[in-house]
Amino acid sequence: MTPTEASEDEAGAPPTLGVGMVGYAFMGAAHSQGWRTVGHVFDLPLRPRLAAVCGRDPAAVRDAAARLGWAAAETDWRVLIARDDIDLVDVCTPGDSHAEIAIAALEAGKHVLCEKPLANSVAEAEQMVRAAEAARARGQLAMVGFNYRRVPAVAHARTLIEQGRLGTLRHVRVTYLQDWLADPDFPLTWRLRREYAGSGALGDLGAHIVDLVQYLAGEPIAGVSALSETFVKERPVPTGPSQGLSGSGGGALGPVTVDDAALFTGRLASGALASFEATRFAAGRKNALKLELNGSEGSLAFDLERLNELSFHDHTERAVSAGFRRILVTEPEHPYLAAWWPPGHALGYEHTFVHQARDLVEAVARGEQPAPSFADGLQVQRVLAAVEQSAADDARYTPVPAPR
Ligand code: SOE
Repeated sequence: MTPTEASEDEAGAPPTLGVGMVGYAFMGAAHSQGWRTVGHVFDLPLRPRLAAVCGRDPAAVRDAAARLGWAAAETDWRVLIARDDIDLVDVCTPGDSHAEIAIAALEAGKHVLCEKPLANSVAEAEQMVRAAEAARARGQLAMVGFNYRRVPAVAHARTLIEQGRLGTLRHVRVTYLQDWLADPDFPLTWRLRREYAGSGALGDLGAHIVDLVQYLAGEPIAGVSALSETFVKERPVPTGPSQGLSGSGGGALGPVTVDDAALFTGRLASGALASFEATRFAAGRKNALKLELNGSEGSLAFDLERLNELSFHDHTERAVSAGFRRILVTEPEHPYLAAWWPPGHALGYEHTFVHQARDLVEAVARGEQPAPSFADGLQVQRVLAAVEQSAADDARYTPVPAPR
């Protein structure tokens, strides 16, 4: 696929990459921020143009287009993906429509960025991988939006691991804790309904930490053993407009059909042991993604609530002075940082979407497969499915006799 030609009045500027986005709620706004900003910060071989955004409600999508910086608004995603001025389709809808939109966009000759988790089931994810492979043969690219890979400290952790600074990996422990469901009156939004979201904390938060572990360790999770729970089984149905993370409930109660929390252990292909926790009920924890990796030669720790920092312990140093030290990942030598502010100036959550756009635009310009690919997204989906299967399997849960 050739990116749309640069317009006459901008002779000398790099060619345009027309972007179309489906969905404009929280993730749509975050991706828009990435597309709007990326060309102003990074020196890119292609210039993203925010050609059109799509949503079903005509007034709301027109408003979103104006607010988020899109040149046009569409109400039918099939019309959006057919537009000649769109080279890349960014799918920011709930999971139940990822497969249909992404596959149709690939078949229409577009590159695709799809929000995480890739799909609501392994079967859908497999279809998406097949479509991406067929499109790849035609020169199109597909990527899944696991944005936390693009936190500079996380990318730097990956570099240190690739350089062998941890030696043989022994342990991974990772938690992703939020608390927005702790209130039992929080309404039954789409994120609490299996038919839209696929799963609950598992697919929403667990998908991120599964991806991060496989990315950082550079190897797949080979098996899992899990528990999950839905603490609040019914919630008020939203009466007015609602989004996944907001809305107000009415009188009637409806069933919550996803997990509220999932807890699992796993073994990586190399034999390292891993533990995972994903919940939306950890009162006081807002967006607390913490991970630690321990290897024979050293350890790394990261906390999303302090995302400019990485803790590193070099176990080859003399014990008398060894210990965890805090690396402030704000220097031009660190991933993505040279394009931003002078040394020592911090970044935040929104920058991960700018970096995501940067990496995808570079990959499109080079014609190289970006990471994480749809195949990586499928691998995450397989782990999530194994967790659900294990959690549902009572035979593997060993009850402890009650005290007399
Ligand atoms: C809600 O739990 C949520 O917005 C997730 O859907 C995102 O993927 C995560 O980055 C922040 O929390």
